[in-house]
Amino acid sequence: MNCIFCKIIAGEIPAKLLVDSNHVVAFPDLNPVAPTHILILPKRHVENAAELAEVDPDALKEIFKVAKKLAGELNLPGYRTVFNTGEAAGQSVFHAHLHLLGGRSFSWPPG
Ligand code: DGP
Repeated sequence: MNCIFCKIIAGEIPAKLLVDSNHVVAFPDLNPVAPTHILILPKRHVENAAELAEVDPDALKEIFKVAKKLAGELNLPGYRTVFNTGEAAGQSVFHAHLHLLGGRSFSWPPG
């Protein structure tokens, strides 16, 4: 399968792993849009968050626990978590991943 994130998980593409548990990894986004921009994702290849919720809800839960833990370690006073689903919503890598964003203020509605 030609999936960039599967290649990172397999160690074929380098990334600084901040978390590497049995089911979840986290690493900084290559193109950060905030001072803190970390991707948190399941090792298992699924296309998006809804699919992950169906096939492995425990991994989805762990992803949000990791987000909270990293935000705490980084002393973020607040943070934004985003799962883009589908090209129309800005998804470019079709391996489910949570964006953890922090270190600046965020506007609403998002762009
Ligand atoms: P999305 O557009 O929601 O599918 O987010 C995909 C993110 O993945 C995007 O912000 C850039 C990031 N990204 C793409 N390729 C790589 C890579 O090889 N390494 C890292 N660290 N991030 C990547």
